[in-house]
Amino acid sequence: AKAAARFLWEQRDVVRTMPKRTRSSHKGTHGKLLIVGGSKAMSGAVTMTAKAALRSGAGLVTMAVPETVYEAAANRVPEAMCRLWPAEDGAFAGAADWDGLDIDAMAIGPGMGRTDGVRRLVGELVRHPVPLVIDADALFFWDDYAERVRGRNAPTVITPHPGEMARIVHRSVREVEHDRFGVSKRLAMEYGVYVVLKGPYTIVTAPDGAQYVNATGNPALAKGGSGDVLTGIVAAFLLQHEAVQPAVSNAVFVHGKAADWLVQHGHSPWDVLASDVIDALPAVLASLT
Ligand code: B4P
Ligand code: MG
Repeated sequence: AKAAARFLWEQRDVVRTMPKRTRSSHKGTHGKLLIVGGSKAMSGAVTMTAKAALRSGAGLVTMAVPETVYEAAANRVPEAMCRLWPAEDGAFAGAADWDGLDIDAMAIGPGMGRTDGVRRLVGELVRHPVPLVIDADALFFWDDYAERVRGRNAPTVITPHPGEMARIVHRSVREVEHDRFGVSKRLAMEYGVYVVLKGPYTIVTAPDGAQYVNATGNPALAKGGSGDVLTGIVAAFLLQHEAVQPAVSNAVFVHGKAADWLVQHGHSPWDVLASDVIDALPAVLASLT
């Protein structure tokens, strides 16, 4: 059998592959991102994804949300645009509103809820041929749209934690955790997706089966919202990197490094909030240029 290609993705790899901003760049150069998420019970997720994306260099960010979170979302991230999407009973209805939308990448799932409307909407969104990050509640319906993902002709990145991965591959969390490399690799190769299996030592697997392990991060990240922040960084980096795997690995590295920076600068592993992780991005990104 062919030897497994596994690499540790280190700071020097990040420095080598981070895109440089040229003097002539403008917001169009850095890409237009659409984030689809939010529901009555979870209004913060989509705004954290948007903020993290903006802090990570996305040129233009639009949040597509149901009306129950519109006000809060628009007020919390004044730098992002906010767009009301078809909803019923406060959650997404099963239709996308592409009218006048011009986007370069999309992130779907944060705080979306798991209604039938969301199920139909997600099935429709994955048809759109732009680089796509699938996270959180959008992963809940994987079985419904997995075949469509296989046929996409733009990169797809999925970011499950072990609980979400277990559901996707129809195994227990224990089985996933005992074979993190194998489970990720089979899924990535079968569906042609980039798989980010989260947790300590997050593994990024490319569709060709190559695997990249991340060593940054600490238990300060084990708190609601930190996954939503990662999704924003991944999406922003997808817009700005030439190649997908370095974009994804760099995002995972930077996210973990921000948490490491916080505990080195007056925070404890207990107190860190997801929004603190966003606030630490400038220091981390500055150290990588
Ligand atoms: P969700 O509603 O999916 O929300 P969440 O995962 O808790 O929040 P978030 O999206 O911010 O965090 P995520 O893990 O995506 O989860 C609720 C339910 O899902 C739970 O009740 C539980 O049943 C299930 N669940 C969640 N995690 C599970 C797991 N690991 N195993 C089994 N079931 C699980 O992102 C967290 C980020 O922090 C990732 O980037 C991760 O790599 C990082 N991180 C977390 N702990 C870390 C550590 N110790 N060291 C380094 N990085 C760490
Ligand atoms: Mg999550």
